[in-house]
Amino acid sequence: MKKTLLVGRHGVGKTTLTQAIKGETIRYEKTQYMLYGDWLIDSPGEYAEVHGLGAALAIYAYEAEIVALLIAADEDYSLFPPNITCMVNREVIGIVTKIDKASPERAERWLKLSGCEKIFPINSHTGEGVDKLKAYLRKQG
Ligand SMILES: Nc1nc2c(ncn2[C@@H]2O[C@H](COP(=O)(O)OP(=O)(O)OP(=O)(O)O)[C@@H](O)[C@H]2O)c(=O)[nH]1
Ligand SMILES: [Mg+2]
Repeated sequence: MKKTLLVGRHGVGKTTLTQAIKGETIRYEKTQYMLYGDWLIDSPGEYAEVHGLGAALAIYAYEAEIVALLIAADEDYSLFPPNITCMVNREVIGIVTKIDKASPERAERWLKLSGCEKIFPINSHTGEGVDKLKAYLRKQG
C-alpha cells in the first residue's frame, strides 16, 4: 500500500477511517501524537488546526507517498485554503467523511477548491466507500 498521511481537524474521522480500512472494531480513541502504522500515518487534528504545529504535518508529508485531506460532510467550514495542494510535492487526495450525516457535495467542492482532483466519499461506520479508497491506495504491480 502507498504510505498515506491523514490530515484533518479534530473529530473529522481520521482514526475511525484507519480502523475501517484495517477491518478493526470501530471505537473512539483520541489521537494524541502521530501514529505511524505499516502504511497509514494518522495525525492529531490539532496539528492541522494550530499554526505552530503544522510543521509536523509537513515533515510527515515528506515520508508519505500520498497526503489525504479530510473534511466531514457535515462540516461548517473548510480548514484548508484554496490551492493548498501546490505546497505539497506529493499527490494530495480528498476524503469526505461522515456521508451518513449530510450530503457530500459541499465538502467535495471545498476539497476541489483546495486542489484535490481525486475525492472519496466515506462512511467509516458502514464501510461505504472504504474499498474504493483502499483499491486506489494499493500499489500497482
Ligand atoms: N456518523 C459517522 N460518524 C463518524 C464517521 N467517522 C467517524 N465518526 C465519528 O466521529 C468521531 C471522531 O472520530 P475520530 O476518528 O476519533 O476523529 P479524528 O479525526 O481521529 O480526531 P482526532 O484524533 O481528535 O484528530 C467518533 O465518534 C467517530 O465514531 C462516519 O463516517 N460517520
Ligand atoms: Mg484520531
